[in-house]
Amino acid sequence: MENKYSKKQLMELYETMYKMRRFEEEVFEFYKKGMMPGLAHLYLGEEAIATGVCAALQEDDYIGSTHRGHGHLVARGARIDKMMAEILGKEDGYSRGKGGSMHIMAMDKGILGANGIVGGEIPIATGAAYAAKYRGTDQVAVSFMGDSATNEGTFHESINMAAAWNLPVVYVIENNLYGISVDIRDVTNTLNLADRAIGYGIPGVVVDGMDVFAVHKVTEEAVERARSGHGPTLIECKTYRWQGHHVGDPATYRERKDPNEKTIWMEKCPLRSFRSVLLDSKITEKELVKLEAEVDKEVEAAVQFAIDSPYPDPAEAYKDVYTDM
Ligand SMILES: Cc1ncc(C[n+]2csc(CCOP(=O)(O)OP(=O)(O)O)c2C)c(N)n1
Ligand SMILES: [Mg+2]
Repeated sequence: MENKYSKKQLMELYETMYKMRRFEEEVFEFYKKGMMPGLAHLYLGEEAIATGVCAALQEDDYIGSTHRGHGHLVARGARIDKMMAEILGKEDGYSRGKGGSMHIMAMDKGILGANGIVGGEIPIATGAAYAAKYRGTDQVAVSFMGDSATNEGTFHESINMAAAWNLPVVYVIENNLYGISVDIRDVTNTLNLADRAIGYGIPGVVVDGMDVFAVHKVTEEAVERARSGHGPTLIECKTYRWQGHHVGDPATYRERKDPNEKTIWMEKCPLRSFRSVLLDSKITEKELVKLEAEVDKEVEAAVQFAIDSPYPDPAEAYKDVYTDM
């Protein structure tokens, strides 16, 4: 891992990455204890991507997120207590408990929403980029997506338009090899999904999604390109999800091609490798333990906040569901 960051930047990156790890562990606990209505798609193992990407953005930029969105939202600075409350369907949640894990949005952080529709966020983020260009601001939009979303029509239609109109948008594919139980290699005949960029006349970059520095570096370049009016970039981050598709999926379909697949990827744990880079640089074990303890406390407080929050009043079932235009 290449390292040219200040101590402050390194600590911030680690804090973000560690927070999303701890957040997801607690969400998994909620599920196992039967406290969570519905399911959630955990970001465990993929933390370096959202951390590296969002660190390259400025305050007023936008992100479009996915069904596996918790990590994106944490990296963007969303309030984790309100996220937790939403996941438990509570009134203090970001969507007042009506949306759950896949429908958390926070416009004050430029978060255009997690999204239960695979590929649904791609035109939304593209639209935000179009709006920024139309208004003449210097904002950039990032569209996160999974590997399977690249086989949706929205992927083609959005990127084609963004390329033709030079929109300030960065497309980030989180290629974790699977769409539910489907191995991307069985349904797509290109080794690298970023190769599809050629068809749109934009740059396509493949990056190690387990290396936060590498992700940050390619995103910085793509954001600079977008912000300076040179249009979109397609970034493919190679990664792996530790758990099944969602919290209730035992993922028995994995490792058909390679019985060691999960072990090999878990050895590349982005948090562990980043931690050892930090210890090799300007940061001590004591400082990291202190930071981890602070984040643990914040996550525990978020859990308690969610538990203490009331359920929404059934009389409000139709409130905030539609907007009058
Ligand atoms: C339009 C649409 N088709 C199908 C689904 C069902 N579905 C939910 S998640 C998922 C797989 C998504 O895989 P990928 O895009 O690789 O993201 P990952 O879950 O691996 O992060 C599918 C098919 C859906 N939600 N929306
Ligand atoms: Mg996938």
